Amino acid sequence: IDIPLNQKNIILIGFMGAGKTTIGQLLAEKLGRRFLDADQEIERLHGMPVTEIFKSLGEPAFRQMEKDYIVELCQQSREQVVSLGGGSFMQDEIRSACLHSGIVYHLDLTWESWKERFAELIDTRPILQSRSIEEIEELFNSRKIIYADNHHTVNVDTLTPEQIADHMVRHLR
Ligand code: SKM
Repeated sequence: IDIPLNQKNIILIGFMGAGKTTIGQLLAEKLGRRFLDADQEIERLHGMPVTEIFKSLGEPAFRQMEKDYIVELCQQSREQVVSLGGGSFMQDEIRSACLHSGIVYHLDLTWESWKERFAELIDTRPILQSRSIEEIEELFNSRKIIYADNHHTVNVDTLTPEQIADHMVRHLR
């Protein structure tokens, strides 16, 4: 059965550092909805930071946790704002669960503005620690194609998180 639009989850996707958590929190406040950050929820459920999960259990274990958590969330929850981990949309099951239960927004930024955010991200993002800058750019470009496919895209290069959340509220109404 199709879920009515006003009951759907609002799901934010995009590369690490696009502002999914900050913008998601603001958007949830403005809409009076509950906010969930998938990475934070996985950390809470498993009692370990994401960096530690990558280090001691490995990336495949993290991807499994991510899939289990997000697919179940999509089946059980309504009317929430959810920001997803940057790599989660690469998994088919996550993508289809989200597209079914939610309205998906891709927070998009250019490689140039992303590079300016790099220093703030490196310590908490294991995906960046094992790659050269050229490899990260390649990952950035290849993921962008998947993020952009069939979703609403919001450019976050120049606007503040507040302005972006306001823009999304207007788009949703
Ligand atoms: O989910 C975390 C984790 O560090 C992996 C990741 C990624 O693959 O882009 C992004 C983060 O949100």
